[in-house]
Amino acid sequence: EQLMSAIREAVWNHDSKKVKALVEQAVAEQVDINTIVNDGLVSGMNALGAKFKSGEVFMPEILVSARAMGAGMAVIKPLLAQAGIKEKGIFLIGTVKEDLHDIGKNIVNAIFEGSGYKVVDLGINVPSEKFIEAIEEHKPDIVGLCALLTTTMVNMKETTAAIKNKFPGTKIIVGGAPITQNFADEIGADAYAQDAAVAVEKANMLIG
Ligand code: B1M
Repeated sequence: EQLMSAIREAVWNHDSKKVKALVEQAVAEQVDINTIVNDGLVSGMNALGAKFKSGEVFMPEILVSARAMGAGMAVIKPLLAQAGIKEKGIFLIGTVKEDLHDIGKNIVNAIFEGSGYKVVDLGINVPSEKFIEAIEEHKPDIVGLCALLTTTMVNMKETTAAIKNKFPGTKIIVGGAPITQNFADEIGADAYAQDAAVAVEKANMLIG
């Protein structure tokens, strides 16, 4: 637990080298990989996300801490493959049409990867047709839609409808600052997640 709190602290201090070294140490001490990801890296990032929302920390700190978390994830990723940990499923994600925000999406991605999902990232400004093509190609277990603008929420609605129309069984999770559970219900998404950790929990439930 002491080591996990050191990892969280190193993420807050955006000290990539220290995060990497501490994660390597935890791996050497045979700490469970899920513990390292969830109690160390993700929990560090989530705490910072909460502080960002309350105005205690600012954007540049989020960015550098996300990079520090990435340095830790880079140690973990090859181990997941080596350990032959069965892939939980394929998670296909993108920021909807006309929306260029991707910082939150990238955090969501890192956390899905760390939790054993294969992530297919379509990037930003993704039109419905591109989601449809990618679903055909990758056959994801879960599709994630991200929107940060009140003006692009309507595109999230349109994309959800297009996907459900073409592939009715597709499980869709939506998220991003302006999104709410009410909105998710209204547009027929399967789940809403307010942060990356909750998104993984809901994905696990949807495929479980
Ligand atoms: Co923009 N922007 N921005 N911006 N930007 C906001 C969103 C805004 C609230 C700022 C403001 O006015 N106060 C505002 C939206 C207002 C509104 O719609 N009501 C806004 C605006 C207006 C704009 C422009 C229109 C500005 C302009 O040009 N006039 C423009 C639009 C561009 C476009 O998209 N077409 C624009 C541009 C930009 C930048 C390019 C400068 C930059 C984006 C850089 C990038 O992403 N690469 C940017 C940024 C950085 C922001 C703020 C400051 C921060 C967003 C962010 O990254 N948050 C934002 C203000 C704010 O939020 N305080 C703002 C950190 C991130 C970790 O949180 O993305 O919420 P978030 O992700 C969280 C959760 O939401 C959740 O998990 C994440 C981790 O916990 N989550 C999911 C996210 N996606 C999920 C998906 C899931 C599940 C959970 O499942 C699939």
